[in-house]
Amino acid sequence: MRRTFLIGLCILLLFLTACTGRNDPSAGKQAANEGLIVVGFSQVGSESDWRLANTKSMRETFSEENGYRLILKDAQQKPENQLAAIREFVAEGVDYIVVAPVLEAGWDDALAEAKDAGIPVIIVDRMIQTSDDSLYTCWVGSDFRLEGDTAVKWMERVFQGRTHLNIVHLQGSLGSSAQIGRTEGLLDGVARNKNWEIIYSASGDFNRVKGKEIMEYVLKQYSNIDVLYCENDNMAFGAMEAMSVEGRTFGLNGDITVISFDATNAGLTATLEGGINFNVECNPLHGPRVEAIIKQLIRGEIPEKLAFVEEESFEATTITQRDIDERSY
Ligand code: GYE
Repeated sequence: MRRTFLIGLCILLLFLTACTGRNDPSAGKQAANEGLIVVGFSQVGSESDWRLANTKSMRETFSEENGYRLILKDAQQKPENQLAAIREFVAEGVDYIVVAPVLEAGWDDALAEAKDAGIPVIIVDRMIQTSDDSLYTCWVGSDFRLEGDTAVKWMERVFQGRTHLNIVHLQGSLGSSAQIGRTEGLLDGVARNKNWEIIYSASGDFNRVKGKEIMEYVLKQYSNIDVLYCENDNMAFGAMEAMSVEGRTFGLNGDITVISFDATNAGLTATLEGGINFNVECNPLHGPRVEAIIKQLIRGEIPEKLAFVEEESFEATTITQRDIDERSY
């Protein structure tokens, strides 16, 4: 009798559990997330050391121990993958969407869907262009134009009095904020300094292999290069490899002055060794910055709409090993 009663009770409990689950679709989701805050992060790709450091920072911050479930989707530098990722995050009903945009353009429709679903969108690193600022909650990242201006100011100082300067310009992914700002800085410098000339310009998509390929081609075409203005460290590594193979001298004691951006660990090591003359920092440690924004939102506060990160620059003539050891990227 007692056994029959217990079996009956179990069946009833199972039935009730099944019903509750069915009536409240979020119950299953919440249970699956175990009270964790779900963050969907659409990352650009894995094209550079900067990017890897950025992904690491996000993963370390948005860990389960810290109370998060991070869904990271790698766009492999393709804008269409990124738009698909945003739509998947909306369908999955994540709590926050974080985007490091591949390109600035083309965001309005996907972000409107996130807005309609009531999911806050935090933009990180590169920026977007939109006619409607209400489509995103806020942005945190670097002032890429200032980075370009910093490099140009250094060139103006170092090449003062030079009658002519032949510049090779290795650009990042065309249409990305990092490329746009760093390129605008240089173009402005060229407009101001009538003796500066960009003799060749092409995009190496921020990666080492393309940087090397382009530089191999350029070295075959030009024997009179004074400056390589390279929009990130990894392309600079590729270009330096090409220059070494071609037997062209560069860096502190060479013919071609190398300017780079990011100042990653490997980039600063190349600066200390004299291969890169000037390196402008771009800080990738955005995980804690994005978390601070999410905490503000949870407290009902309004985060700053645009927040710029402070950055430094490094010269081969003055950098020390300590500068490198002090940083984690
Ligand atoms: O400079 C480059 C990376 O958007 C700041 O993207 C970032 C840039 C960075 O691939 O190395």
